[in-house]
Amino acid sequence: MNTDTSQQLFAEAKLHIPGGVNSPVRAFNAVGGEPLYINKAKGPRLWDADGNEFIDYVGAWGPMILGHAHDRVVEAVKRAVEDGTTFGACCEQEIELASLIKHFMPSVESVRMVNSGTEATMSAMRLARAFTGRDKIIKFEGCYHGHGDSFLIKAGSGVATLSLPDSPGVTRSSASDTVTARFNDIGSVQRVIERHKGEVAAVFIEPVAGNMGCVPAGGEFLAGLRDICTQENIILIFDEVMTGFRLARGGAQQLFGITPDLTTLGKIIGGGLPVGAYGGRRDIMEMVAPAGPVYQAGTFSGNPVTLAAGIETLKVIDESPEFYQRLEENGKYLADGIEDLLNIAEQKYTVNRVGSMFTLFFTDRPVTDFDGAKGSDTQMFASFFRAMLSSGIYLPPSQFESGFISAAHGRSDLDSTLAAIACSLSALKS
Ligand code: HOZ
Repeated sequence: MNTDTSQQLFAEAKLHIPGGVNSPVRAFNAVGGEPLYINKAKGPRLWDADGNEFIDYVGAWGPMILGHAHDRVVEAVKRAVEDGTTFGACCEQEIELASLIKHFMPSVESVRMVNSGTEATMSAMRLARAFTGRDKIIKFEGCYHGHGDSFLIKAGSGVATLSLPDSPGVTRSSASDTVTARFNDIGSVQRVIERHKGEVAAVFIEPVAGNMGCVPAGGEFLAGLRDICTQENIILIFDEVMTGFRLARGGAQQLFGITPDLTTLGKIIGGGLPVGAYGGRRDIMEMVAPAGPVYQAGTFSGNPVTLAAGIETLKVIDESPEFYQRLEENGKYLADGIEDLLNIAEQKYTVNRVGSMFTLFFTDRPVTDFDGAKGSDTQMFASFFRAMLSSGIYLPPSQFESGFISAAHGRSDLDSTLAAIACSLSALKS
């Protein structure tokens, strides 16, 4: 595969941008090689600057559930742009998207739009602290809630990909207000809450973690979490930036039948444009300014172009009663196919999948937490990633990120992917 143009562009980018990239995982550090420069994307496919074509399982890290450049979303964006790209004032579409979000996710009684998942989690944290009058938050090892100071403790995603310790620049006092517990281990949560009795404002969790690879929480674990939070007056916050509108119409909370107090959102609700949102119980949300005293603001919040893309995306989903069932069937088809090929290749593996989120770990142990994810063979994953890329399949360039299937991936794309996996596995053996 010729990647000369991408390599030249990356060399130039490094002169101007830290590490040559605007977000660390894109740098391919953990898998070797250099990042590709993408020129164009349509449906399930990407094309790079050298004209190579790929079937894409990154999906821009989650937003592209309809596939890239979906005709209706593109048209909606064009129409919105013609009317002006930003007003810094109220617009009708804000009401339409808020209503759609509430319609899909009933635990959200009131919702504030922001510009990224990071903004959503930082704002939700401030709100939970204000509501409870407490300072500490609990997060889980390997979960990633954006790059706010308080969340960069035992974080997944790029922090895990680059094997960074907790980030320099986070003050000791910020770090000391974050307490970590083990994912899928309710005992560890009970111990931490006992140790910090009356001090914990919120528990943050990705109900299906996508930032240590795809690692689902158990239903009983989440139910236990809900119970403890209710007993201790702690705000339970589901970070559904990845899982919201992806795993079910109502996200992971619908799938597991657990109602959080607050939910953070992003990705899909922006239809591929930058977005975030936080929402939930009305009594808590009413504390946000100007309804209440908790300050949070943004020039681009509720941007009309983003809203147009998000509204159209949710409408397309809403009009298709089979939408999530089809994603589930395709996800199962791909995961079953991968398992068959790995069995034939006599390779140690665990495939984690929930609906259209999936990760292949090279380990024969179940992966249910961060230690399990870190214990898999990441060098083997890197070799597999490179072999797949050469075969025209674009996977997340990190063991600690979930893959995503879109509604645009058809059976022929999945079959081509399985054929590429067969070739890659035999290349790894020889
Ligand atoms: N942290 C993002 C995924 N979990 C990666 C974003 C990017 O590099 O574009």
